[in-house]
Amino acid sequence: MAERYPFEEIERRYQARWEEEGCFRTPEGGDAPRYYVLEMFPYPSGRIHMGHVRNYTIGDVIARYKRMRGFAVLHPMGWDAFGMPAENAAIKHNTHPARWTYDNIDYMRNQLRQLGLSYDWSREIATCRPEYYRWEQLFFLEMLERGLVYRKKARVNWCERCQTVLANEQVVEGRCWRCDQEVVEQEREGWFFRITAYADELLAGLDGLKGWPEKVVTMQRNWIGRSVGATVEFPLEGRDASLSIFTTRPDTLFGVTFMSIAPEHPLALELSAGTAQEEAVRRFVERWSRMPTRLRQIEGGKEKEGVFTGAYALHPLTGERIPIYVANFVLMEYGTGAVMAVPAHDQRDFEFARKYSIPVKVVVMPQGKKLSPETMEAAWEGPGRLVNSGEFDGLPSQEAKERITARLEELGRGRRTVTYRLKDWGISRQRYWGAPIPIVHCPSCGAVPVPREELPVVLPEEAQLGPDGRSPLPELPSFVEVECPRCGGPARRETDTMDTFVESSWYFARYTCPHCETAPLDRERAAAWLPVDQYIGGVEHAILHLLYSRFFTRVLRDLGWLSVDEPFTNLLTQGMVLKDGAKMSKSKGNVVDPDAMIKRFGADTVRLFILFAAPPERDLEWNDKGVEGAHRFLNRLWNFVNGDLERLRSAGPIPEGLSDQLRELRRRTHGTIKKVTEEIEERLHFNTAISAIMELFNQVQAVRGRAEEGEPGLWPVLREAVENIVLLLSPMAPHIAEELWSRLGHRGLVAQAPWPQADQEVARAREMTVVVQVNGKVRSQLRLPQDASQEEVEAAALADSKVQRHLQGKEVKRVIYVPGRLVNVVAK
Ligand code: ANZ
Ligand code: ZN
Repeated sequence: MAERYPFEEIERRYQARWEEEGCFRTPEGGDAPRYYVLEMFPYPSGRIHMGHVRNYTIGDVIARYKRMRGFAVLHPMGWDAFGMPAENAAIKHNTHPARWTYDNIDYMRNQLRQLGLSYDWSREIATCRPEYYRWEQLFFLEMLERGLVYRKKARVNWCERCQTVLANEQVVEGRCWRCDQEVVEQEREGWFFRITAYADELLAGLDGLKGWPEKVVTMQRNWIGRSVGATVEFPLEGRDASLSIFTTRPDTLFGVTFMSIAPEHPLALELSAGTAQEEAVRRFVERWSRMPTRLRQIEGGKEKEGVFTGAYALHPLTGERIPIYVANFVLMEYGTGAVMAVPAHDQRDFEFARKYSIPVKVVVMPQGKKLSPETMEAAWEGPGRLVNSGEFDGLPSQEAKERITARLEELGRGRRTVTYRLKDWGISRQRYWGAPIPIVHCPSCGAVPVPREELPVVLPEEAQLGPDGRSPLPELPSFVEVECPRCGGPARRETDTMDTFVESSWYFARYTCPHCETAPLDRERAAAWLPVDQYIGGVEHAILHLLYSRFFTRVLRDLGWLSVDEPFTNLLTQGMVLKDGAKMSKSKGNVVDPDAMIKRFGADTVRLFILFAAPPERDLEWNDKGVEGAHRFLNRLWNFVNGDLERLRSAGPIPEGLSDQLRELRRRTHGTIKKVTEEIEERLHFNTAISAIMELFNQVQAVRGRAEEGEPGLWPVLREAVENIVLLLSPMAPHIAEELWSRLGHRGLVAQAPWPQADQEVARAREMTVVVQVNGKVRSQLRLPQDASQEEVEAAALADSKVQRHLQGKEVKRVIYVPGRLVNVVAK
């Protein structure tokens, strides 16, 4: 690289100055408006990657910009420090998870400093420290008291490779979210957070999240999956019992031609016992109930399969006999694990019925169509009017839903029911490197909460991990063997630790008062800063972390710690950083290492490139040429300022009577201030902001090249342009901006300078006068900006009131525009 301004020296110098002067300390107590900008904190995996660089650079530009706009900014950073990789690495490198984690934190902190990110490091949090997780243990106890935590035995998702349970949110298409291992199901006791108690509120709250991407809101809405319908009881023939089903379509009750139940449904084996179907049902149940639910959803979605149980249910209104099948697509976890099957109006049931030659009965007739069971090729799932439904015939489906549900309620054979797809959050992990769950198991008292005064239950950092990855806690007498807090008898400490997503569900609140030693949160501080104004992170957390945080915020509100409902007002989900069209990954060998780039080009170049290459929400393709381009731009700016430094520095005030080209340059300077401000403020589109700055700099260079040395006002106007370029660029390339600012003669730091204000008068484009004729007669005159486009001029002409008066009753045939002079409207 031929050109290379001294970035190492500059970057080091200003990182030290910012630190010394405490520039990014969070101001508390003043009357400046507050602004909280936060990037999702990283897992201390060892080194930062380009995805981090992008995420944090975006946040940093916002933080720096808001400071310059006069806000008191909170911009913290910390570490999501518990979790499995620490254990795996510790086993592999024969070290301890704590050692490994703290070393990584030190290394990565240093990497972040080299990027010049404006964090308030005095608020740094590492979630693996007892000072942090002790409060989570307190929350656990407070939630337990309110019934928001409970213990149950359940079929849970088990990852054999991670040797731990996973929450539903952590199973992606049947596989572990972390290691991609196929998940199996296991019966296990564990602790659950009652997130379903907040299902309705979490759903309703989505409507208010105007600053979130629509995509994320939709994903959460689907995940919560609220369905309104009815539970209906179908008496079982020959027994004193009934089969309970959940349906969202009670209007189709008369179209039921069979029932289907999940393979794990207790009635599956019971109903077939003693019938000719017994053996077939047993084999079917064995085959399908072994398959994990998630996988079955996929398989069952492909090919519907089932087997007749030999038993019948009776229709609750008509008494008709209805055969009961076991079917692979019915899930035990949803509704009641049993379905009333309506092949005419449900596609799954339709496919099943055709396969097993079960009758199809149409009960909802769509408008303008005539459905018949013989010719139908698919179910009609839409609305219509009821037919073949006795007294309900002729009702529109919506009304029929209510009327049929009401009738069932009268007869005691059904009731209105709301069902959620969302399940309670299983938080027990059979892992070592996590926050201990503050419970003691006593043979006589059961599960006893650890008394608050005994918190924290400290994770013993001296424990040695076994080679198989299993937690050493159950084998550690000093940890496990305790007295029961209630009866004093010998008891065992709970050895499960909490899901690491618990830590990330409230860290944003702790940043408002990270050193509070007497309570988890200082209510006043938290109330002053929350919600986070702008949150930035990857879309992979659309459900997981972002849903848990919304839940936890409400829990902490109800426990009296917080006063907000939602944690994040605005959410930006940044795109990925790609190389050769693919996400950077070690296995693909397409990783670009941030350290190497910073060494070669400097942090400012890396930041500038990342911001310039794509709008933040889009994927960004890494491009060496682009990086070099960004570097060249900074070099050109550097050389320009330094080349004329004395003249720029000593330039006086801008005089009256400037030449056209200097007036034009001033107009562009102020136009650029306006444009960059809008791009950042309204759209967070740093790429267009940067290209506006680059364009302005091109003009500066052009004017400098053209102008006579002694042209009046030349240096004052150039100085105005260059200083504003430095100010506007400073959130993106802060180090070089500081150095140029200082060389231009400023004492203070650019990080603390006010954001420039566009002078509207100067920014206004020069105007032109356009004459408007209607059929060749002059009717009006317009004053328009000189750079108005043809469309803009024509639109303005047609909208003019005098012109409109002359167009009344006529039709516009043609509009002719003579650029800069005249519009002629031809009308008849
Ligand atoms: C009869 C019916 C007729 C249905 C019709 C649909 C259309 P959502 O909207 O997702 O809540 N269902 C109920 N429990 C089930 C389970 N455990 N496994 C698989 N499917 C189940 O879906 C509710 C509908 O899914 C219910 O309404 C039921 O089928 C089915 F024309 O009942 B429906
Ligand atoms: Zn006891």
